[in-house]
Amino acid sequence: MTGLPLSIDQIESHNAARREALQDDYDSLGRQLSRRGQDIETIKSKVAAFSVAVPSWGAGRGGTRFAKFPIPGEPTNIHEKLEDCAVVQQLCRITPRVSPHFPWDRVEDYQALKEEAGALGLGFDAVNSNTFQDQPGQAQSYRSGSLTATDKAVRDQAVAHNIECIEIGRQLGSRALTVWIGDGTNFPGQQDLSASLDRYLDSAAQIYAALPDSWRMLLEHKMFEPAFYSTVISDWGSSILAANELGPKAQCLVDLGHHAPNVNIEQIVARLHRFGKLGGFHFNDSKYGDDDLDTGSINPHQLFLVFNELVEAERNPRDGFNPAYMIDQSHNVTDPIESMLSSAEAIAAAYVKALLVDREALHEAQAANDVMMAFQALRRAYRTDVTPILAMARAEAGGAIDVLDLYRDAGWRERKTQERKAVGLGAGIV
Ligand SMILES: [Mn+2]
Repeated sequence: MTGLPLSIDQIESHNAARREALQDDYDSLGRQLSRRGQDIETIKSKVAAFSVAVPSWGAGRGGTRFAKFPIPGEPTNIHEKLEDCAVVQQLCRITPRVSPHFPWDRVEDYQALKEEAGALGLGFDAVNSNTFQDQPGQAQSYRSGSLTATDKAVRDQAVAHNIECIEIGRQLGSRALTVWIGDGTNFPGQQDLSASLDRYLDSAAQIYAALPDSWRMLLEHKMFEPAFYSTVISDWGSSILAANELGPKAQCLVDLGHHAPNVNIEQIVARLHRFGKLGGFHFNDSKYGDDDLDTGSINPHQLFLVFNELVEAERNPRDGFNPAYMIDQSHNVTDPIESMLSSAEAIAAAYVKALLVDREALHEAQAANDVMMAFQALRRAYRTDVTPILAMARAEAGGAIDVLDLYRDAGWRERKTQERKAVGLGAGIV
């Protein structure tokens, strides 16, 4: 394809200079795994088939509630965001889909946008609606809630927006709608905690009724922020109850940062899977709250344990097990392309490590209540350096052996600094 952003020759020569060393590391790891009864080629083919979506807004510097510090050459519209997402995909080869957000990514012609993405080697994943902020010219304000607002006119507007997102998604080839609402309260007594959930269920049912048969509605919960006393869909309990009430096409989405501190997220994953309601993930990392830090940057072990549950789930699939994976993080201090590359690699590494767990040994130790050996089955896999598998899978798919090295050598951001208009200093996410 000629529409790709980076030069294929440059990737080839980058890889040529590193191939021999990689082969050496790969062969060595292959021998190590073979002594454990594992075939490196089988593992590599699994990671080659793995993918995770990137969010369109992830191409920009998000900022915090306090400030945003744009970098030169940052994208300012969906076309430039797609270009940057295409760079990520060209280098790492496991991020072939973009998850768009409306109204941020609104255009006149969605068929043309789909073709534009296709020429860049990209497709579209779940569509994200936005009723957590007001847009210019909007008739009703979301200041007192959206899908759960006490004013029916506000709820109707929020429902209509979600249905419009489904329609846009159909044109883009998407098959899922992710719904997150910031609705909740900051004061005890501000709202009736039961009635607001009733209103949510009523609004969500109207959206659900508009879903095409092959679509899913992914309900994203979040414990707090912007509401700090109560949030309507605050936890996985509220989420699964709502998903059950809505029907089989409604499933729960787990954003790794949207839980109470120290919650056992891998157990939540196992629970949701048990009841056929594990819809997808928003990958990021956190230290204190919903920090939206780069995936695997703070707690890579937790990410591994989540994937350990996913590999177990894959072996024991329940109805509808087909989780939608997406990176959802906010970049404040790094080049967003570099952060997405680093996160995609962290996610793939967690997956490969989970694949390396000796399931037989683990299950035998669990059955025999041999605590230490069960733990060691996980530990042995976790401490394996899987980078040669990831790099080999990437190189074979036309990506870069060292993604960050090549990205910097390619001078992409410098080139875009010349071509793109400067970003404004507006607060918050792009
Ligand atoms: Mn999220």
